[in-house]
Amino acid sequence: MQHKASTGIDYGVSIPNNVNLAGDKRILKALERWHGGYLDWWRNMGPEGFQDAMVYLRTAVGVERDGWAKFGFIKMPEYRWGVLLAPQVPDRVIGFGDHKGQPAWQEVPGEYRGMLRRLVVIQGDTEPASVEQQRFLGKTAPSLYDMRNLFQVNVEEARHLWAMVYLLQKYFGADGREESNELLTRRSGNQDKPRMLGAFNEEMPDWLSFFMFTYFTDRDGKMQLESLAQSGFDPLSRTCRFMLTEEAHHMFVGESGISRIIERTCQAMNQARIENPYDIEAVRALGVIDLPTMQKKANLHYSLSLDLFGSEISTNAANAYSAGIKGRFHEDRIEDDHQLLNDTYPTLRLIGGQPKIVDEPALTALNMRLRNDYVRDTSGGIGRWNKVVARNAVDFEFRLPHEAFNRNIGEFSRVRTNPDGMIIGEQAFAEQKNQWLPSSEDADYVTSLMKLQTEIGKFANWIAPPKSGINKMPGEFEYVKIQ
Ligand code: BYC
Repeated sequence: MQHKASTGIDYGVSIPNNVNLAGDKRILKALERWHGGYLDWWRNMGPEGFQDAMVYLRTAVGVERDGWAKFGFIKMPEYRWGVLLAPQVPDRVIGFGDHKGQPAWQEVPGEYRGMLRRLVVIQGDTEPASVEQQRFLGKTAPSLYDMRNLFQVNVEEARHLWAMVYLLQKYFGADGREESNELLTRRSGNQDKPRMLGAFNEEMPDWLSFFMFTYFTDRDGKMQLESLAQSGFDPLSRTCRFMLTEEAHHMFVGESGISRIIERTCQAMNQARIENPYDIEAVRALGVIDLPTMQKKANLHYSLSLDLFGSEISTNAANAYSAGIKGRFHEDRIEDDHQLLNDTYPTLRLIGGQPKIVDEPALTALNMRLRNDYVRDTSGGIGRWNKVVARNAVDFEFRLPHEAFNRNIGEFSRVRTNPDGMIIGEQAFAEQKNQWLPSSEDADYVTSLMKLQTEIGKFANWIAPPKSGINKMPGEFEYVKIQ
């Protein structure tokens, strides 16, 4: 018997969905087959050691902007991963590029098949990669509250993999099936079969990295999904629009996690009457994370995330835009001709060995533009972290390093700079690197603090409790029942 919730999601078939899988037996069968391999992947590469724990998770029961979440205890392998698309906008038209004004595509246009598949595969690849990167963190969670948030992020990133796999299976035939399987075989950090983008092959050894990653790298996810949500390929647009509603919580986890660490460090410094935030030995003796080490971690995760925007000048980006496949951030709110054939955009380039802003054709500078939107979005949280520092009367200020700092992709991958963007030699960089990026001693210290705290309502010494619980639950709530 089928059960369709009043909100339009069908929970009666093995895969919850609002795309009528019950009436699409071929795709339902293909996804059911893929589900087996997916569960093997989840058991082997998902959160290690907590597969039998009962976790207080939210599951989507609707796709409307508000009120789609239902909270309850569930074992993670039994999570209802589903295929959920935002509602179809009637008579939607393509908003930009060569096909501007034409009806949005409900099927893949043959001429753009390869380009679309590549973007869907890259997006899909990042989702399981992040779960793999985070798989050991449950074992050192600073509280049950944080552990639950980690697992929430993990199951939702895994659902985002489902979202992309549905598109591949439904719209890309045999190639799509093959790509879906490949998504389960690449591994974060693996020498032979790594994940596709740089930041997703980095290790995530501790919770400070996790919070930085969810702040900086999930925000790249937000910007990329916003651009793909503008796509003329309507199923991709609808998929990304729903994914974005889940993404907001991930960035909240990052921003609030870092705020709580800053809060705790400042409190401890004030109690011990330590005024100099750079007296690292004294601060560390209190068992909290010194602010300069946090700045170094921010430098690292910010620069890795900037790489995810690709090169400043990119014909790939221009082609995807002209094709109507990938738009700009909030394309539908921008007032211009949405074709950009005669426009220019101020672009940060390496000119005569120095970073300089020069006008470039707007079409090829689209990665630069999206990265600028990202930098603006990112700055907001830095300001809020600085307010926590200021409220505690500590003399320290977090700031974003220059965009040329520590880059591996694009114009600035060929040079070394200090965090102010001044070009320096390889040797000068090597000599000062440990002041700007986490050193092995910093890593060892942070790792030494990572101890599992499972007492209900208790938090590790290095992080302050959150202001409120999840879903208005009280502080003393058992968010994860470890079996
Ligand atoms: N690492 O013209 P270029 C998320 C490659 S995160 C390795 O400069 P393009 C999430 C590029 O593939 C969002 N390779 O750049 C967050 C190309 O290779 P091919 C993920 C890189 O193509 C947290 C060559 O360099 N979604 O959702 O304009 C947790 C030249 O490329 C990198 C997307 O990224 C790199 N960093 O832009 C969980 C959206 N950068 O094809 C999830 C889909 C570039 O010549 N992807 N390359 O062999 C895209 O829109 C674009 O592919 C990119 C690159 C923005 C990534």
